[in-house]
Amino acid sequence: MTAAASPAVAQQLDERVSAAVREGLTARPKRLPAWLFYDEAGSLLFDAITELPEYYLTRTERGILTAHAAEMTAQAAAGARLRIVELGAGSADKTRLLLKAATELQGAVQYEPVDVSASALEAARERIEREIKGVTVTPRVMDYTDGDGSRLHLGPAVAQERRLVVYIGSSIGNFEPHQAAKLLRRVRAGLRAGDGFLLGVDLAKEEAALLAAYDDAAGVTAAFNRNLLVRLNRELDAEFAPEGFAHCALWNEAESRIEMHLKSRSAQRVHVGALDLTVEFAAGESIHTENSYKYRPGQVEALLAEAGFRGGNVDGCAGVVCGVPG
Ligand code: AVJ
Repeated sequence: MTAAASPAVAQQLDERVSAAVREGLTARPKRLPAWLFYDEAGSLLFDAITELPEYYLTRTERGILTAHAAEMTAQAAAGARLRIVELGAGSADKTRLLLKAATELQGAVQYEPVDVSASALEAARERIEREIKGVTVTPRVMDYTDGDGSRLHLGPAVAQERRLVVYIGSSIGNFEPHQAAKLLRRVRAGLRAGDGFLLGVDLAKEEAALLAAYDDAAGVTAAFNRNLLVRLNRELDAEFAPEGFAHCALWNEAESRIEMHLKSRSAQRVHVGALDLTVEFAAGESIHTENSYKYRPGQVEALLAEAGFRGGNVDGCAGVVCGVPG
C-alpha cells in the first residue's frame, strides 16, 4: 500500500513548488532548488544513479557501514539501549546495515525514519519490518530542513535510552555551509548528553572522478537533471523542451562544490502557464539546479565541534560518529 498525500499536504507542496519556481526563474542567475528533483520519476532516477559505476558515493558509504555498523552502534549505545532516528530516510536502504547491527547488539530496536515523503516512509516501514526481525518502525512525515534555528523535534527522549541520529548519503552536501552549520546546531539542540550523531559526508577528491559521478556515460544524471523541466511542464503547465537544455556538471574549486546546471542551447522564451510567467533565455544561459559540497579534511569535524558535538572519525573515512558531551 502506498500512502497518498492528503489533499492539504499536496496543496502545501504545490504552493511550495510554485513559489520556488517563480523565485528561481525570475532570479539572475536563474536557479531551481535541488529538492525539486525528487518527484516520483526523479526519485527513481536517483535510485538508478546510486547504482552507476561512476557514482562512487553510495557504494563507498555502504562499504563503510558494512565494515563498521557493529562498531558504530556499540559506540553509540555505550551499554545503554539504542534508538535510531534517521533524517531524510527515503528508502532507508543503507540504514538496514545499522538496524541489523543494533538488533544483534540488543535484540530489538526502535527506528524512527523522518522524511517528507509519506509514501517512501511507508514502503520502507513495510520492507524493514518484514525483512529485519526485531525492528519496530515509527515513521514521521516531517521536513527537517524547516524551522528557523529552532531545536529539531526528534521524537520522545526515553529514560535509559540513547538516541543515535543518522544523517547519511551526503545529503548535507546540498546545503550552503552556513545552512549546514545551522542544521547541525538544530540536531544538537534536539539531543541530550550521551546521544549520538552519525553523519555521512563526501570529501573533495580528484576532479575527474567528481565530474564523472555527476555526468555519467549512460546519461542517467542528465535525465535526472532534465526531469526538473518535465516536472514543471506537468505540475505548472510549463512548456519547456527538455532537450533544448544541456546537462552541465562543473567543479567549483573555490567553493569546493559540484554544480549542476541546465544550459539553454538557444535563445528561447518559455511560458509557465500556472504562474502566468514567460521566462527568457539567452543562448548558453543556464539554470543552476544543484550544489553538492565536497568537504575538505577536518572541515566536518570543525563544523560538528562548533555545533556542540565531540567527535570520533571512523576509519579516516567519510563517516563521522560523534557524541553529545555529558
Ligand atoms: C542526494 C544530494 C547526495 O549530491 O550526490 C546525485 C544528489 N545529484 N547526482 C549528490 C545527486 C546528482 C546527491 N545527494
